[in-house]
Parts: sequence; C-alpha cells; structure tokens
Amino acid sequence: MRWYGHKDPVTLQDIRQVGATGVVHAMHEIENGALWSVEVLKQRKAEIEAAGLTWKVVESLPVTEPIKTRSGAFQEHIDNYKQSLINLSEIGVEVVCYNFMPVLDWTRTQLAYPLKNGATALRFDWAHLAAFDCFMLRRKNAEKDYDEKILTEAKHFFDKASTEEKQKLEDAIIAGLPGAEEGYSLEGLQEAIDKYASIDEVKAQEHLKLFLDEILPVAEAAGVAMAIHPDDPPHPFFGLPRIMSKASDIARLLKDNDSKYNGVTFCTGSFGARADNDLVQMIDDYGSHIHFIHLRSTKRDAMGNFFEDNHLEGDVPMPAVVHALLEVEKKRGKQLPMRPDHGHQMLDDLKKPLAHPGYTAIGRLKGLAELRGVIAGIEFMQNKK
Ligand code: DNO
Ligand code: MN
Repeated sequence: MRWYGHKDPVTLQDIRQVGATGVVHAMHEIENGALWSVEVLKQRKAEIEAAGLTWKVVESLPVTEPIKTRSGAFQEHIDNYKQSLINLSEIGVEVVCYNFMPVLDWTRTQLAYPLKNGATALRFDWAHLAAFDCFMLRRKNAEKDYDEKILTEAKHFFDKASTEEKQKLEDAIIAGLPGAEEGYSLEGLQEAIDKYASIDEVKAQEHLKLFLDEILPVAEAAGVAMAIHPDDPPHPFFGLPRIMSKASDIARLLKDNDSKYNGVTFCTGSFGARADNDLVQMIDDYGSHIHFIHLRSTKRDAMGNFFEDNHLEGDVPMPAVVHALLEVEKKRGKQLPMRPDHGHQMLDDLKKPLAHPGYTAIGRLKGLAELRGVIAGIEFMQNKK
C-alpha cells in the first residue's frame, strides 16, 4: 500500500492492519531533481521495518521537467538520478516507478464525485477539462483540440458553474494530486506548457529514450527495475505529448531500450480508461516486463469520460486480469509487487478532510480485501486441479 510519509494521516500501523505486507513510498520531502542520500534512505527504511513492513518499491523517483524537456539542469538531475538508484539498491529497493507525463502527472476534474451509495470517487470529464482549458487557463487555440459536442457542453458547464465549482475544478487540475511532482498557478501552468512548444510526440519519445540510455546501465548494475507508469488519463491534452498510453507504446519502449530492467508499472485504471487497450492481451504480451502492478477499475461513458469504480466493477475485467498476472508470476517464478491503486472516500473517511484524494484508508482497504479474495479464490481453484 502506498504511504506518503509523516504527513500521511494513514499511518504505517494503519497500513499494517489492512493486510499489506509492505509500503510503496518516496522521499516526498526531498526537492525534485536532488539526490536521495543513503543516510536518509537507511533511516526511512528502519522506520518502515520497525512497523513490521517492507520497502521494496519506490513510487516515484521523479523525472523532472528539465529531464523531460532536456533543458536547464537536466544533466545534473540525471546524474543525481543515477546515484539515487545506486543508493536505493543499497537499502534493498528492487523497483522504481516513474512517469514521463509532461507538466501534469495524473489528472482528474472532480475529486469528490458522489456515487449512488453515498461514497465519493475521482472523476475525469472532457467537457470540464475543456472548460478549464478554454475559459480559465485560456490557452491559445485551445478550442481546436476539442470537438464541437464537448465544446458546447464545456460552455454550458462554465456558464452554469458557481465560483466555488470553478475554483474546485481549477484546484483539482493544477494543485497537484497526491504523488504528483508539481503543483502550479494558472500562469505557472501556461509557462510550463510553453516549454513544450517544440516538443511533439516523437521528440518526447526521443527524450525518454535518451534518459533510459543513461539510466538503464546503472539500474542493471544496481539490480533495480525501472517501471514507467502509464499516462493517466491515457490521452494527450493541453497540446502536450503523452507517450505511454497504449499497447504500442509499451512495444516501442522495449524496442528503444532493450533491457530486462526496462519495464512498466501495469496500472489497470490508467490503461483501462481506453476501450482499445485489451488489458489481458497486454499482460500476455508484455508480462516479462511488468515490474509493478496497480490494480483499480474505471467506468467509461461513450464520450470517454470516466470515474474510478469499485475494484471489481467497471470496465476492467479484474478477475481475468488477476488471473493473467498470476500466470506471469508463475512463468517468472517470482511474486510481483502489487498495490490497490486508489479507493473511494467512504464510511468514516467521509467525515475527515480529504488529505490525499484517492488515498483514503478505508476505500483502499476495501479494494485490497476484494483483490486478495480474488487471488485466494483463483489459487484455490488451481490447486484443486
Ligand atoms: C496516482 C499515481 C501517480 C503515479 C505517478 C508515477 O495515483 O498513480 O501519481 O504515482 O504517475 O510516477
Ligand atoms: Mn496507477
């Protein structure tokens, strides 16, 4: 289970109680691009182990905007990245999750979408995104990126929305969701976007390749697997290149940098938000390069909007996905680290401030418990045969 550190209202003891054996963690207090020293890492590891948990996966060791754009201090950041990997291997970390999403990490337009049962979920709506883009950020030529139907809906939404609703939308998009490496003001966001003026998809792919060219030899020597997290949502927006959204992106990643330590974080909620991603097929095809797993489900509508559904509902065929992943584990003769990715805000957590949207204790506990049930059921049936 993911743990955000000392400021996380979900404590290590809480995490132990939900049935997790380890935490997925990062040094959120260290500035992006700076070195993670062995001393600091040793101390953190000791703290996690004292709570009866392990720390084998880092999410994320941030790939900074200078690295993604290959500008400014990028070389210094890459050098620090390499040394941080070496230091992480020294404390026993085996997998590093990262992403190559430009400017914004994962993005939602609504953080408390009410479900019929009274719990709330995270939601992404294209018309709300378009309203923000065209009428609040006022990005140049933004209108041309959306089809007419969405623009009409966006106008309608914006005209009707209260100041508070607009503020909520702005906060959801730019404040930086948990784990996101950057938070922005409106002006700051525009400036960050402008840095990509000459970076299209091909250029961004080249930047990822150049980054991995340098990082992978170090990762191999250190025995740390690199696991890129897919784009979330798996589509481009704000005119920015998104390069890890579909099966062919994984194929390209592995072709560009041929290494057993080069791989993905298989996030079913992110990849699953596209109808053309066949998750089970992707696991069958790329299982040998899945180093880390995020399990959650999304429910899409015809427009491509989605909300985060219960782990066993929505569009992700979860039992089939889990079954395929267990087959990968058998083939590889090892257990792959998995965490329940996000949960609903529900029960007692509804009475508390939403410190880390998606990362409440009870919603994730529910997800993890259901997933463990699926795993136990599949294993029981297989052992009976
Ligand atoms: C959200 C996450 C992302 C993820 C990063 C990985 O829940 O899945 O913030 O941690 O994109 O680098
Ligand atoms: Mn994820």
